[in-house]
Amino acid sequence: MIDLRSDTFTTPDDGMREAMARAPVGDDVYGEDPSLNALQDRMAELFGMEAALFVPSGTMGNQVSIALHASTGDEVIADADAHIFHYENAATAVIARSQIHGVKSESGAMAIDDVRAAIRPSAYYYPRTALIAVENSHNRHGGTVIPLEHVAQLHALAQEHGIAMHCDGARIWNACAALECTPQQAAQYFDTISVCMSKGAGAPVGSLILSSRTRIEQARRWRKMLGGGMRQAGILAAAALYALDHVVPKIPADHVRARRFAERLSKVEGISVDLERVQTNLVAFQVPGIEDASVVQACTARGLLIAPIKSGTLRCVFYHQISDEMAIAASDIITHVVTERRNAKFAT
Ligand code: TLP
Repeated sequence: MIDLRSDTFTTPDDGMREAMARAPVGDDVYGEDPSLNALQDRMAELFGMEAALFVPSGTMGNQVSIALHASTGDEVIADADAHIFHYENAATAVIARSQIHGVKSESGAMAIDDVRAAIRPSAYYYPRTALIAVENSHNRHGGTVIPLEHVAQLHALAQEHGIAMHCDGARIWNACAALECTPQQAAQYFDTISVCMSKGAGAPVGSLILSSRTRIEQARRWRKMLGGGMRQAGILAAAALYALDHVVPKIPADHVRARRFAERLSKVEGISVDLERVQTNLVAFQVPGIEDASVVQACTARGLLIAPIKSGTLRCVFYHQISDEMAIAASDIITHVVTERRNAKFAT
C-alpha cells in the first residue's frame, strides 16, 4: 500500500527505534527525564525561545497555547480554514472558554485589513480579542506558506492592540524549507508556537510548545490538568531528537516529490490542481463531476490510500518514506482511476 493520507503515517525507521531503545530516561512529571530535557532545550534554542514543553499532540500544543492567552469570553482571530477551528473538537470553547473569529483568506494569509476589522472595539458587550493565530504551513489551503513579511505585518497590528500571536506550526519544518528560513526566523513574531514532531518530521508522537519561561511554566500546569504529563517520555524525545538530525533535513526532497506529482496530475484531463498552491509536501486537487468517495475507493482497491481534506478536495501528503517510484505509481493510479470514471460517465 502507498499511504498518502497524511504525513502522520510516517513510521520510526531502524535508526529511530534504536535511539528510542537506548534513550536515558527519568520521570518527566518530576522534570527529571534527561532525554526530554535535552529535546526541550534544543528546541528552545532552535526556535530562539526561552523555553519549551513537550506535549502529546499538536492539538494539545495549540489548545494549551491558546489557553495561555485567552480566557472566558475572549476571542481568537484565525483563518476560517484553520485547523484549530475545524479539527480540534471546538476545544477552544472548552479549554480557553473562548470563541474563534474566522477570517476568510485566499491561502491562509489573512488580509491585514480583514484582521483589523475583526479586532473588537472595547465595549462591555463585545468579546475581548485576545489572540491572533496563524497556521504555517496551512493545511486546508493545501500546504501554502505564510510569508514572514506578512506575519511581521500581523504582528505590528497585534502589537498596536495589545493582542498576542500564536503559530500553529504543526508543519513549521515544511514552512521553513519552503521559505528558506530558520526556525528562529519563522517563530520570531509569535508569543507561542506549537511544533509537531509527528508529521513530516517522522517521530511517532509529540509536539512542543515554545514560549517564554513564565508561559511555559503555566503551560506545564495546563498539560498536567489535561492529563498530558507523561513519565518516561524520553523514549519519545529520543525519537524527536533523531528526527531533527535525520528526517527534518529530508523535508525539501518531499517538496520536490510533491511538486512533480502535482505537475503530473495537472496534465490529466478531469483533474484540477492549483500548482501555485503546491508549495510544500501537500497536494490538494479536485475531480469535478466525480464523487470523491468513488475515487478514494477505487484508489484503495489499487493499493493507494488518499483522503479528502474538505468536501470536493482530495489531498495527498508526501513524507520521507514515500520514494520517487511510489510518487509516480500513485499519480499513475489516480490518473487511471479518474480517466476510467470519466470514460464511463461519457459512455452513458
Ligand atoms: N492534522 C491532521 C488532521 O487532523 C487533519 C492531518 O492529517 O493533517 N495543526 C495542523 C495544521 C494539523 O494539520 C494537525 C494535524 C494538527 C494541528 C493536530 O495535530 P495532532 O494530530 O498531533 O493533534
